[in-house]
Amino acid sequence: MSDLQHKLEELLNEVNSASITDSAQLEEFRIRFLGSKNCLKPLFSELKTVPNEDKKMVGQKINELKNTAQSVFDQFQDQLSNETQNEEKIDFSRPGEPSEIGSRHPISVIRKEIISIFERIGYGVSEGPEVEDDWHNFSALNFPEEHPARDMQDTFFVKTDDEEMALRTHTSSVQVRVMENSKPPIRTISPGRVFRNEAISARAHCFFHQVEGLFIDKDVSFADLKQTILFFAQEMFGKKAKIRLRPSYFPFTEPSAEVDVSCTICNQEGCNVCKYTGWLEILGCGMVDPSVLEAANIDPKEYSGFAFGMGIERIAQLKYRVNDLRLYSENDVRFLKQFKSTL
Ligand code: 2NL
Repeated sequence: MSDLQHKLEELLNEVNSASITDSAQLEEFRIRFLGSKNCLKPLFSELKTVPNEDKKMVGQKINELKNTAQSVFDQFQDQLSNETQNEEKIDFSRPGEPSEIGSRHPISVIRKEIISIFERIGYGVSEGPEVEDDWHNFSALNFPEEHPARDMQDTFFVKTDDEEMALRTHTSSVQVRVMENSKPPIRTISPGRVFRNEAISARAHCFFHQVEGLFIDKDVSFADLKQTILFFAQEMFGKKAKIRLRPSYFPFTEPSAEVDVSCTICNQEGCNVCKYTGWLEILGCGMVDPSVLEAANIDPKEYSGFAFGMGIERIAQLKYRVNDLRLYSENDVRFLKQFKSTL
């Protein structure tokens, strides 16, 4: 066998045993066997040295090799393009990835619940600024000049160009604006965030959420206050809930009371949530002090009223038995996702 025929055998072997797995290898193969400087070209020149009687046969073999190389190339090209297409193919029959639905913050759930209870008995909702002047947060509410609540220790103060302002310590400041800007009868509740200068712990925080209520009309009595609070307690904690009032003191109400609800956890049998008293404190209230009405230009001889205030965190603690206040503002998803609400 001639040298040329040997080379032909070897190249045919190489073409037939080619294994191509990526486009770089395919390109290498194309340049070697099919490119403008392919390795078959020199073989055609060598054909001159082949004896005449063999020329036709050897020439055919070189052509066959060329054709084989072309078909091997085509085959691998097809295979590679199929593979990349498969990678990009989307399977529309796959089930969808479930996406998690968010939940309401427990403070929002309880706030909406409180608002909805009072809306059903004719109360409207009023809101106001978180940064307040001294008049609306303190003076109009009968806080004496030297009252300890006005102290730096209890209140955050903010200095502006012309006035020292306070971060409101209660939403009563909103209700002062309502009294100033409207005439009785007044029925309003004021939900909102309030601030106290306190070290953060499980039981105290520098901000929390409040709902305050105010009712002013002719001949409003303490009995009206008591019945309103009882209605609220039974809507919130169940029809079997009882309330009791203990005398207390607030600068803006006289007389004042603190309200306990019967422990819904142990049915007053005694448990560690109610500290074996059978009662849980839920809010503070009282008859609006005549000097507070006067400060807002409402004649206390013509009108009287009651007011109350509750911490939303406190109500949420009782409903959800969460005993660390910090959880409400840390936004830990593991905590938040436990609260689902339809409100
Ligand atoms: C509590 C107690 C209270 C009020 C808030 C009020 C508002 C006006 C006039 C009179 Cl405009 N009173 N609000 C009255 C009694 C108690 O809150 O423990 N809050 C968390």
